[in-house]
Amino acid sequence: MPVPMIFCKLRRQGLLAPLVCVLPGCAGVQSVMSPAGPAAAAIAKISWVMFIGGTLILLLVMALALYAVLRAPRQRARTSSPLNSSPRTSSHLLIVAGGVALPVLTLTALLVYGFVEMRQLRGADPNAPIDIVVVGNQWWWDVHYPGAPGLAVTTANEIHIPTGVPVRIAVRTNDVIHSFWVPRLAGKIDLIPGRTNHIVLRADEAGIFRGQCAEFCGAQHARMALLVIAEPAVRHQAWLASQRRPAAHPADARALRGRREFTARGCVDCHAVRGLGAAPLARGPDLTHIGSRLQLGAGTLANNRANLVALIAHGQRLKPGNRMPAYAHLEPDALEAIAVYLEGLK
Ligand code: HEC
Ligand SMILES: [Cu+2]
Repeated sequence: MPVPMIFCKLRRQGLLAPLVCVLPGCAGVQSVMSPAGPAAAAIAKISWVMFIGGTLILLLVMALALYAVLRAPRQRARTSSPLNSSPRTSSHLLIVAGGVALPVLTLTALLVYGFVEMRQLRGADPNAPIDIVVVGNQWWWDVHYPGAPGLAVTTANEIHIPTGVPVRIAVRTNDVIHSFWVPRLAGKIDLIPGRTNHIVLRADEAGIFRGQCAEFCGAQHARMALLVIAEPAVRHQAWLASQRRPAAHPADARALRGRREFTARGCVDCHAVRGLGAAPLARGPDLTHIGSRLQLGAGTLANNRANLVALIAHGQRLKPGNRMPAYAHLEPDALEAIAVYLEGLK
């Protein structure tokens, strides 16, 4: 079989998946192989050192095994003869050197190396001021920027950070254990009921980095993603300023109707829209600036009018079991009006 055909066959069977990671194809938005911050870089480096070290040892063992199998049969017979003592001494030596000394030395070296590198990954000093609080919910991320009244910001499923500086994040959960993981920026940190954990994110370059809940937390665990958007400080400040403003006023009659429906249909029972004057009873994402976000439903859909309608009417089909009831019974023009209103909340 010609080589390209073998390649294609392997590819069809998905057998090349491990190889793909060695190729530039793995430079995705959520790849540990393309770190964009110091903590993720340390993790990638440790992984490579361990991988290369393990490969070298594997090759050594394979070479020794081949040598044992392939060397002249006469020599082999002599080694296993109980009458001949000298090869036994050398096999003892091999066991002590290769079976005890070598593993102890290499594993100790790798362990010490791992500890040294991992100093990069230490969480934030719990006493240092916190820049962002992330609260896990089944199955979305509540994101708070603490501050005095008027300066605090709440958003969801999207974290904006300035580039080039460490950003301290405190993580908590409202229900079960989740795990906050943005592979290109840092390691994982668990969100544990009754506890506050800390992690530092630092992005050395501007960009959009995808994150994902990394601890199985129920049916929609896979649809519990988030985006970290790293921007130069000036743009980040501008974003913060825009998020501090209360919700925009509806721009036209349709958006105005949307706002009426939004309150009348009980959306405000779960969703805060600052400036609307209602205090939600249950917990849902803050929608004050929903129009400015890139995605809906924690990474389930891109944010646009059609998807807003789909998510409101058929959320249970798109993300079965999520904590928002489906509103398939709403009249199409009411749905559309709500979507227009939410889209305008930039
Ligand atoms: C019982 C509480 C509840 C009610 C009532 C409710 N929602 Fe939700 N909503 C949620 C929860 C919880 C989520 C997050 C679901 C998820 O992603 O897992 C959500 C998500 C959303 C989102 C996506 C937000 C984001 O950041 O991705 C939109 C938009 C939305 N709801 C609009 C509405 C509208 C419009 C209504 C009224 C017609 C409504 N919701 C009524 C609880 C509620
Ligand atoms: Cu989760």
